[in-house]
Amino acid sequence: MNTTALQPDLKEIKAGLEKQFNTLIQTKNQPQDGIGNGIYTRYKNPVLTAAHAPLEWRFDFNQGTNPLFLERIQINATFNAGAIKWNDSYVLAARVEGADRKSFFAIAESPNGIDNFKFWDKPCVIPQTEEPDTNVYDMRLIKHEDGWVYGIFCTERKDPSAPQGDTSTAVANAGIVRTKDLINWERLPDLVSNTGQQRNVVLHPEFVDGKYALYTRPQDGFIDVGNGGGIGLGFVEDMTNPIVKEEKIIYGKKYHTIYELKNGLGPAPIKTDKGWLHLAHGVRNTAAGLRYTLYMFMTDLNDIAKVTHAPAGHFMAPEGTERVGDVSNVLFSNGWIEDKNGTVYIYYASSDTRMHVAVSSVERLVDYVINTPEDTLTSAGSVNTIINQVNRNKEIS
Ligand code: M1P
Repeated sequence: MNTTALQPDLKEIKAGLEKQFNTLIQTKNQPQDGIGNGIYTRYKNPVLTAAHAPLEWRFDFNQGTNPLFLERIQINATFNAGAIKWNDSYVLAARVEGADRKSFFAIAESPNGIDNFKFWDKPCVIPQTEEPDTNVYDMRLIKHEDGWVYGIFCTERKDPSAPQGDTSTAVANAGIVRTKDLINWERLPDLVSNTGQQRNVVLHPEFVDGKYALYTRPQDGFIDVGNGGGIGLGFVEDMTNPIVKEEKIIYGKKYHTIYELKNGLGPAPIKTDKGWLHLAHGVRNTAAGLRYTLYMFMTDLNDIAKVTHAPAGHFMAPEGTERVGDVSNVLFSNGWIEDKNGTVYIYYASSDTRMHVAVSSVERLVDYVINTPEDTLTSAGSVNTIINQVNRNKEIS
């Protein structure tokens, strides 16, 4: 008897699974109905979900070793993806999380940026340093002017100084890889900085005074940023010896804002003729737990430490089904792609569970960042901002 061939009913199950999978991958995505806010257009379907994970990752198709045809390796979520335009394709380096809670990176590719995202055959193999990573996540993909594509991600390890019995306290730091083909990754040493922990570290795409510029997010603890927090900026002479001697906070947390508790940069900034466009996330505490929303700001072309424009409030917040997931009430973005025609594909994850796309343009984002009123930091100030606009509208009616 040939034990490797599937019995008819199992063959049917496999064919059914493949059909279901192909339908999911090939479903066309549509913009959300109605007139939106003019700033961006959300698309209806998530672009990546756990169900997008290839069947070969999940099933052992050998009847001899899997006679009951059970799913052997479950995938829990696909989220927080870095993004890059690659040979005319739109590519995401997704954070894929298995049922075992371990995250890893896998490349998914789409011909149009809004649907048909398909994972490459195998997840990325990230070489280890002498101190192996326990968990890795949230890769930013940066095409640097030195010719390399860098992947900067969070590497997490158990805190060696945690008291006995504490099996959850961890240390987060920035892991660094670089590649020329998105297949072979060269591991560089982890970032060395003066702060206890780092997450949301991003490389600026250009040299600044001959140095690599890194946006950081220093923090005292693993979840709680303590006295740290804020988006920092530091410089490194050589990425193969990545030591940031000094970090300057360029965008700090502030009372009664959407980034009151902590914030962190998203993808690498986009260069425009008005300044560097930044997308970031801000976190505040609520009775329902932490709420993560996305916000934007702009920095000076000649001084990347100088914030020139900071629109009030969130740019994008969780809506509808985006609000619910493994970590609810979270939007997080670490990837966007600017096309040659100025279209911007904003890839964002909802509630640490799935990936979505919203489409905008450099023109719209620059207008949003420059012309949205700033936060006055008081209710009376917000009322005043609205009344000013009402009065201006009355003048034209
Ligand atoms: O769970 C929400 C997010 O929490 C962390 O982000 P931050 O360090 O800014 O709090 C990260 O673990 C991120 O992956 C996650 O989406």
